[in-house]
Amino acid sequence: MKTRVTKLLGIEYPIIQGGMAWVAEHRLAAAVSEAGGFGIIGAANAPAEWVREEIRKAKELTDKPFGVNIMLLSQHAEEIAKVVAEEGVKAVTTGAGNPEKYMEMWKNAGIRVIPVVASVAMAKRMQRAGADAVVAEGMESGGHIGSQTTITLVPQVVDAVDIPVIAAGGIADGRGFAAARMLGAEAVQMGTRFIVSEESVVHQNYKDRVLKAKDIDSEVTGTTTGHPVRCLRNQMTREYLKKEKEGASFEELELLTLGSLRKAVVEGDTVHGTVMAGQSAGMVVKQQTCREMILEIMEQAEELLKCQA
Ligand code: TUI
Repeated sequence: MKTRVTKLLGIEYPIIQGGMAWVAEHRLAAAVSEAGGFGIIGAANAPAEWVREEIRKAKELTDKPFGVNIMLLSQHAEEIAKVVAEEGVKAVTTGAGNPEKYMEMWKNAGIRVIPVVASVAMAKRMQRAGADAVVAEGMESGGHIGSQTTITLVPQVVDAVDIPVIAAGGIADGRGFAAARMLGAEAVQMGTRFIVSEESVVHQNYKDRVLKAKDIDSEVTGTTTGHPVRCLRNQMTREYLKKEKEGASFEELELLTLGSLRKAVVEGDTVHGTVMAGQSAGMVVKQQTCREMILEIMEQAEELLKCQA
């Protein structure tokens, strides 16, 4: 299936792996790229030198194109922006902010720029600034989210810009992929499904929590702080939401989540840690290799899209 996105990124299948904090490291990114998708190293809050090393390690594992996601709220974002230009990757995606000030540097380095957006206004602004494509991310996604759903956001962004649109949020199988194509997206970005892949280095407890999640197990914390974060319900979210309801300060709430994602991903503490995952967790039921996931999704989607003709 060829689209403007497969051409832009030099990939076989229009499936991009989300740049998930602590999860999207070089082994996962390389596995997705080796399988014909587009793997991404998630810089999240990590220091710039960690990102440099991850890029180098990924290059040892694959000759295929891959990218880096820069979380713009990170104190290291500026330095990472430079590291990415120095090391050279096929594309940069950005999250949680406006990457305009770095775009010229990346474009001069021959890097494709794909901001993640959660609104039409931001998508238009990114196109004007020279973005090569945008990821339109609905609030079904895990982690930091906007307020619109994928099914309403994607077609509105598609209508508003000429550059290719990649759909994200709630997509985890061939049905979601086909639906995204029907909405006008030219690729999908998935996070939650790749968390449980064989190649993902996430603690098995975290994978099991995602695999066992039901449709109603998703919560959004931080709606009062301006940083809404979607994760799976546990003791941590119950405590957070209780404090939030009681009017706790931003600082108190931040303190509660400090290091909590690492606790879940690395230590496997899915009770007290933050288990970020999208609403699609309820339909993620199998641990497979990234290749198996991508081939299964493409096969299912192609069958469904053929029926529409
Ligand atoms: O960035 C994400 N997902 C994330 S980031 C993250 S780590 C984190 N750490 C501390 C606080 C919050 C999160 C976990 N998950 N997705 C991409 C995304 N970007 N979703 C929404 C947006 C977004 C929001 C506002 C993009 C642009 C934007 O523009 C604001 C502006 O500057 O006008």
